Order: sequence, then C-alpha cells, then structure tokens
Amino acid sequence: MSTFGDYEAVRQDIASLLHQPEYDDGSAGPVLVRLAWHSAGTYDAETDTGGSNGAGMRYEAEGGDPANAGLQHARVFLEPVKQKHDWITYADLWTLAGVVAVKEMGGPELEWKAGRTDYVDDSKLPPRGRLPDGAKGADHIRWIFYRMGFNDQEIVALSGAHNLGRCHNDRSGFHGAWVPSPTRFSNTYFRLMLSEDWHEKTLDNGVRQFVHYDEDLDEELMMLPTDIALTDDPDFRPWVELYAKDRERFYIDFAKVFAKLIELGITRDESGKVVNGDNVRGGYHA
Ligand code: DDH
Repeated sequence: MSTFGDYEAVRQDIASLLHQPEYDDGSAGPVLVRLAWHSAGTYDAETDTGGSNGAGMRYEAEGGDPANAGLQHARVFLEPVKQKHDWITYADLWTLAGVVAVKEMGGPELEWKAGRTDYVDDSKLPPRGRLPDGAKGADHIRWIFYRMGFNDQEIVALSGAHNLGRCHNDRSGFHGAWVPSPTRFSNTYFRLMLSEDWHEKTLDNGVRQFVHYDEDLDEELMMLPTDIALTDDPDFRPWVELYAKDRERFYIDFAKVFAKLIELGITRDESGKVVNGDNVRGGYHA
C-alpha cells in the first residue's frame, strides 16, 4: 500500500528502477529524462496548448508521433511505480522521473512540483511536429524553443541533456552516444563539441550526423546537426563556450531551465495548487 501524496516514496522507487543491466548503457535514466522533456516540450505559449498536463503520450495521437519513438520503453519502466502508487498522475510521474533520473546520474537537484492532471483536454491537444528535428539547423531550433518561451541561453542549457543517453537507429535513425559516459550527468557534451574535430557522415539509412572516433573507447561518438548548429551560431556559441568551461554554471542554469520546462502550461494559484486541466476526471492534487 502506498500513502496518498508520499512523493518521497515515489522518488525512491524511481531511483531503484534506474539500474537496468540489460538495457542500453545499463540505465533507464536517459530515456526517462527524454520522456519528461517530450511530455512538456509540445507546449505552445501563444495558444497555451500542449505541455505535460494530460500525459497525452498515453494515446496514439501523441504517443505515436515518430518524434516519440522509443519512449514506450520509459513508460514501461515506470508502470510498476504507477501500479504501486496509483494515486499519482502519469503527468506527475513522468516529469518526476526525469528529475529523479538527472539527480541520480550525478546532475543537479531540480525543482519539481506536484499537481499535473491526467485529463486530456481535446482542445489543448498538440499537433504533431512540435518537437525538434535533429537534422535541421539554428533557425529550426529557435522556431521550436521560442514557441515554448525559451531564449538562446536557455536553449543551450537545455541541450546539455545530450550528455545523457544515445541515439537509436530504430527510433530516430541517428546512431550512437554523444559522450563516453552517457549515464553520468556532466558538461562533457559541451567540451567535446568544441574540442573534437567533428566530421559529417551519412549512415547506411541515409541519415546524416556528425562523428568523431574516440580511440580510448574504440567507438564513434556523435553529434546531431542541431547540436553542431549550437557551435556555428554566433548567439548560441558563447553559451556553449561558457558551459564547456564552467560546469557549476551549467548545473545552475540547467536546473533553472528544466524546472521551467516541466511547468510549461501548468497554472498554479498562490498556494501552488494547479488550477487548469481538469481536476475531477482522473487528476489529483497533492
Ligand atoms: Fe534530445 N534527442 N533533442 N533532448 N534527448 C535524442 C535523445 C535524447 C533532439 C533530438 C534527439 C533535447 C533537445 C533535443 C534527450 C534530452 C533532450 C535523440 C535520439 C534525438 C534525435 C533518440 C533515439 O534515437 O532514441 C533535438 C533535435 C533537440 C533540440 O534541442 C534541437 C532536450 C532539450 C532534452 C532535455 O532533456 C532537456 C535525452 C536524455 C536523450 C537520450 C534518450 C535515450 O534514450 O538515451
């Protein structure tokens, strides 16, 4: 039995499922971070649609978006936690899992607030195409992230999540990890971005990415065209340089911007209670 509102118990159960020896690099952490990000990253500030409220990825319209390929693994990892703590909403569980995973992988403490609902409001459903396409450039990145209400500094800080995890041929079509230790949160992604000589490679499936052969690993590391765009763009690049040399600053900025990401589209009153979404059909407040 689980006590209603005992988020500490939920955090502990998420932390204990991260170790997955048979999966990827041995951790469910990276894919949980990506689940949290994709649940929130559909937000459009102008129309106030999308965002993590509603946990829309449970349904085909959003879950079946090719941009979300592979995230079913994350949802399956979390299902036992949901079964045990059945009072928590999926929307809260997915965002909390990302927060716990970052911390457990050596990253900063991220602020997280409860109260998202699982009620899917059809008028707030995000259309497909709201998540970024890794094959594109700086204009596309700005178009996607300005829509959510982020600025250039925040975009670069958020991108530092690519310290974690890897690309999968059968999900996005890209292949490989960004850094040698993809289950440890750090600023290595920014350092390698600047220090290594990245060259373009077209994979067998026709997908274009940037690679660098790491001799110690005896493996190729990778960057997406959107990652490399951060070093080419005059307004993004200074932030890449800052985060490459100042790990603490990156942690502070990442913590701020990730907390902002998972609050997109969530309206709270002074006490912190969520006042939008539907609180009757399927949602609970802490
Ligand atoms: Fe990402 N990301 N992401 N990403 N992302 C992929 C994997 C992971 C883009 C494309 C891809 C963010 C921003 C961008 C994580 C977190 C975050 C993959 C590979 C692609 C492609 C998917 C696969 O094949 O499995 C693009 C484009 C952008 C962009 O900004 C333009 C942000 C903001 C975050 C975040 O968390 C704040 C993580 C973690 C992964 C690793 C997932 C895994 O399974 O491992």
